[in-house]
Amino acid sequence: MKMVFRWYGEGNDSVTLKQIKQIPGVEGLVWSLHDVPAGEEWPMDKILDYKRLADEHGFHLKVVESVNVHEDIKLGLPSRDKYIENYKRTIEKLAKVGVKVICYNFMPIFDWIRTDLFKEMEDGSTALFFDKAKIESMAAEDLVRNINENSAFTMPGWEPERLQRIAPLFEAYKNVSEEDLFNHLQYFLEQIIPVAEAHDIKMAIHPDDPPYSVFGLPRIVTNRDNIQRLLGLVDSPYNGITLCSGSLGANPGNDVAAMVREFAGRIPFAHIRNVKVYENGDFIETSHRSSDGTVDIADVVRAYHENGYTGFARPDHGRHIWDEQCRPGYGLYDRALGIMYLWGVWDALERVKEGRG
Ligand SMILES: [Mn+2]
Repeated sequence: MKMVFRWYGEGNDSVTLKQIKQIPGVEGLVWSLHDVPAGEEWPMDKILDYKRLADEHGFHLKVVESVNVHEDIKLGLPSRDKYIENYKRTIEKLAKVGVKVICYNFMPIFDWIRTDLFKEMEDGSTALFFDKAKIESMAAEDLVRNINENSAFTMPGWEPERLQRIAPLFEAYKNVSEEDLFNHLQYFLEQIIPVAEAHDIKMAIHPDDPPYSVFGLPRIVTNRDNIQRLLGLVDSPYNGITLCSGSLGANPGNDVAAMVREFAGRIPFAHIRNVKVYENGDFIETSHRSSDGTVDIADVVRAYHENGYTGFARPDHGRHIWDEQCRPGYGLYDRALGIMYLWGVWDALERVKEGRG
């Protein structure tokens, strides 16, 4: 397990590289060029600027999250081909700075959905929260306004310019079924995977968050059967998944540890976090500890360990604790605690394996 940490870039993150450096075992940054719109080719000079900064602090840049997929690709429009070409060019450039994994997603319009960014928990900390009944009675535009007004940062996936087009996008998706979305993903993968393979970069699709349809939009990366199907669309080790325990875990019907055991060889990147799911379908992002949430994170780590996992992992999100002012879900403190929990479980399993338990 190679530990990495998501960082939004200079002037775009409350956490500093010096702080990340002091978290035990973090070897690389999970990064992106957040100011490049989806569909555009990434400029090499900006990639090299990032590389210089990472080098100065002794981090590698092997994991990119995300190179966003243009909506026209997801919609299967004729204009998709030019955006797919741009995507290929970006893959080629990323290979030049040693990138090995590209995390991406195929969710229509929204990357992830929550109703509250800072929901207070019993201990006084706050966390990202999803109120299912509220979502079902809410207009998508209101949610967008809510998210943008309640965060000091521009949220990836919720960029204002993209969201100005929300009504026409909903209209465009009206006739796109889940089968269509699978077909559009296949079209994308058939063109992208050979390029990724030639440059030794693994494509790792992120599950839908939450893993079910919201606002009537189609969603396909939601459960074991669909993951098996998408891995078969192009049956190559370069067509992989970012197994996100928190996203998939928001549906208690998903057995995350079982998915790790089944798909281990196709998981170049692991997002590990816990989530507490309530009877009514609401969920909140808790600490990593198994006993604090619905997902048995210790067993998830054990599943990776059993499979001799050598891929990348990051503590996906964290709560906001100790009065930290930070991006929703992306503070320093709770993610650092999460890393220590993951290492604690991992190291204990190593001891047992070596007969030193
Ligand atoms: Mn995730």
